[in-house]
Amino acid sequence: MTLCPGPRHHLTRPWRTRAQSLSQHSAALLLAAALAAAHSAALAAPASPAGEMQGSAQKSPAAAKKAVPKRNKSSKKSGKAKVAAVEAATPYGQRPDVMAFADSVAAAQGRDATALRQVLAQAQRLARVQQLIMPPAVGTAKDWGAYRDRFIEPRRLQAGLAFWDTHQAALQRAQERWGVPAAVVVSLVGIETFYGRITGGFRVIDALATLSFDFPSGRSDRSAFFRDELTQFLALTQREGLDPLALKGSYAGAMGWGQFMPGSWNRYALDFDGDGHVDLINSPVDAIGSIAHYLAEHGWQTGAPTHFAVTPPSDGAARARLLEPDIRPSFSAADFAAAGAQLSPAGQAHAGPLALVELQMGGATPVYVAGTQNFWVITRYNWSAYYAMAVIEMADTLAALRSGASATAPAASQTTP
Ligand SMILES: [Ca+2]
Repeated sequence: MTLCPGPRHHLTRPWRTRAQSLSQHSAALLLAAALAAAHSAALAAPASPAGEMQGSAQKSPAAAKKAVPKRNKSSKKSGKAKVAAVEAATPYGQRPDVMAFADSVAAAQGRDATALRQVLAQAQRLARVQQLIMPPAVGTAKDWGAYRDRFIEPRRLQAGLAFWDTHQAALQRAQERWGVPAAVVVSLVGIETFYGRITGGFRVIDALATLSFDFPSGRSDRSAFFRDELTQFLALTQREGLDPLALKGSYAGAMGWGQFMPGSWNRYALDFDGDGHVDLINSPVDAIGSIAHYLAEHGWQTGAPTHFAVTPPSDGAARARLLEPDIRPSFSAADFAAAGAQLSPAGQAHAGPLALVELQMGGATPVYVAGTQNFWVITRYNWSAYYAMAVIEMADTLAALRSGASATAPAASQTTP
């Protein structure tokens, strides 16, 4: 998770160009497919889920190659570029800037500088991490239908129902304490890591060092953010007695069942299974409590809907004004009406601010919803309307499936479209 309010580690999931309409994916069809899968005794786990979320699926390899210049094949590169290439190839243990960073972290955390120097000297610069942090290729069509289908599919739903069964008590406890529906937490864990199956294959120290000390050119520089995350990582591994050279995570350094960045781990994670350790890597119960706490701390409103159905203004200028603040709820229901947007009756009665959220459908007509505060809060986990909508739809689908199997299922994400 949580690179917010900046780019998330999988903010840039692939957008496929296959155009689909919502009507092709009615809830009934989805439920039928999911139930059919749930009844399949021979249903197998995906052969290689890891590649799905932290590998080439993040963006097109071509885009990544285009974004990161090849340093060794140009015969016309400048002297400055040559110097940069040499510097980049220097091991971190021989980089004065990296060793100075180790000294400053040691001083700030009251630790032995030599030991921290030795840790950072073992970090490796990873070209793959430099590629994955780059934005998707310009002109890549976003496709909500394809995005949704990637996550809300029978195998992930079945795993979600099993996760919900296994951790029902912890999920209920988190819901009661923080007001975040169990369905939303289950959905988040499923979308982030396929219930612990996809937690990242990069050594966190390598990922964070690369993005701290060799952040690629060609996009806005986030190296200061990652230096802070690296500092947080060194603090949390020290505090928890974890080996900083052993932990693995996403290409951005997100770890464990809920893919918490180190800074979010330090700020929001908690010991929810009572063993005395905050362990988001081995304890799904700690992850459940930490995710619910994270959402609550970012303003989750208990019992409030996530979004409403809306028909956007037909006038292009009016629509553009409503879209201008993007996913930040900025307009009242009356503002929507004045702009010519038609909210559902529940939306018209909503007291809080709303955002007009546009979900592109490849080349087809976009889909619109009116996002509430709770929609916004989900985007604090990943700065993406597509991500939030996938979390919400998966939560609703899981809740519907579960209520079909049990009359005592907790409430869903309380959407009121
Ligand atoms: Ca624990």
